[in-house]
Amino acid sequence: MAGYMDARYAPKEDDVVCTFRMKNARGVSTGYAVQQLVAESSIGTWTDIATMKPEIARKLGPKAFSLRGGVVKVAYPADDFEPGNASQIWSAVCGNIFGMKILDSLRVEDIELPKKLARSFKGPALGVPGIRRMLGVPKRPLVGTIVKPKVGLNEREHAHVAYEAWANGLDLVKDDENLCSMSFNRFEKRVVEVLKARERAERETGEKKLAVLNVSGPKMLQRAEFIREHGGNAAMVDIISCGWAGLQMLRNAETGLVMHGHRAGHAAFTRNREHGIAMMVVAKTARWCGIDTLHIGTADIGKMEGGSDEVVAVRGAIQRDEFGLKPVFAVASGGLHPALLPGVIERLGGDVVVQFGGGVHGHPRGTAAGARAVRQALDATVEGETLDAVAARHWELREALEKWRRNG
Ligand code: RUB
Ligand code: CA
Repeated sequence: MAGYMDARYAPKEDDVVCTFRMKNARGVSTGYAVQQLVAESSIGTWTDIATMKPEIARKLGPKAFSLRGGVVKVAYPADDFEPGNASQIWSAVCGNIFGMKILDSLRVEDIELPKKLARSFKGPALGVPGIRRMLGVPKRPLVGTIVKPKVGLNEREHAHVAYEAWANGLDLVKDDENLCSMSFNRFEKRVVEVLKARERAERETGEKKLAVLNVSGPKMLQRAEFIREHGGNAAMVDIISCGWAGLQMLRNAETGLVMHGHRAGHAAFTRNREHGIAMMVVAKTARWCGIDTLHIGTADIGKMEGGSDEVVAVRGAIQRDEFGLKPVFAVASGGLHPALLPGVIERLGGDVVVQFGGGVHGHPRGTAAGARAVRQALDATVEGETLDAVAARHWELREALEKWRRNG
């Protein structure tokens, strides 16, 4: 067991460095807790074993090299991990260790890959530059909506809502996370109807549009292929319920589609700052696996939890250069309406997709007006005008501000 702790150890260029926040159980020494954490996430178990060999410990034994205020940093030899396999990385350092009785709580705050492991992942096929090229939108933030009600409309009704949103200024329309292929709205029929609507809206507006159709589930690859065959340009994956292997299999299919990552379920383990897996780790893993656009929160502005600092840090992590991986579009969604748009862009910058579900379809005059109000708010923000100044000229934005500023 000894030898896992070395305060003098300086991580090698090829090491994987994990940051853990941990609280020992009562009566458990910190040293023992760290030893167990490191052992259980790599080569060891709860007791010494006859089958262990010195060269295994030497070659594959990690080193806890920093311990400050309950935050432990551990350097793992790259050989502890399978190149290009996100599931295996999580099974090691986001696996058994959460259940160990010797810890009251444990949170994985960050995983930093060395170049050789980061380069073993395909990463985003398109990312920010590819999507901007696809849409012909070089700079400004993108705006989108989620068809609401979340489920319930039939394929034609769904496509009509999508048309109204695209035809009135939105760039992206997506399925909701729990809409896949239901008795009242079959996936294949929805794809055909939505892509017809997109084609009409593109013709009328002269703007390219993203149709983000939810492929989540055991037929993910076939459904993505169906979208591609019918001229679609984007697929949505519920990354938590579909998992990293699912995501990587879709990325390996090289469909050419934008891979939009919805994170429904993440808050089961990202929200608690003492126990679980930080959104930072989820977001970095999703990028390695090939996601092009990723929901990361609204930086404290919308309905979902997720403090501004953490969301801004996550946005930085998925957009900064990581050994050549393309930057990922941050997606801000949840409880947003036009009055909140400037604040989201101020905090998350320009490479963001700002999405409004209720904030479009809840407009007093319906989806088309709601879409125009969002686009008016975006244009105002990009051109440096105040929303009130633009609302004085556009009733759609004025009525949205009146409705939601009053009862936000
Ligand atoms: C938002 C919506 C999104 C969630 C996701 O709808 O459907 O799925 O907000 O949250 P509305 P997150 O705009 O009506 O709230 O992006 O934080 O995962
Ligand atoms: Ca949703």
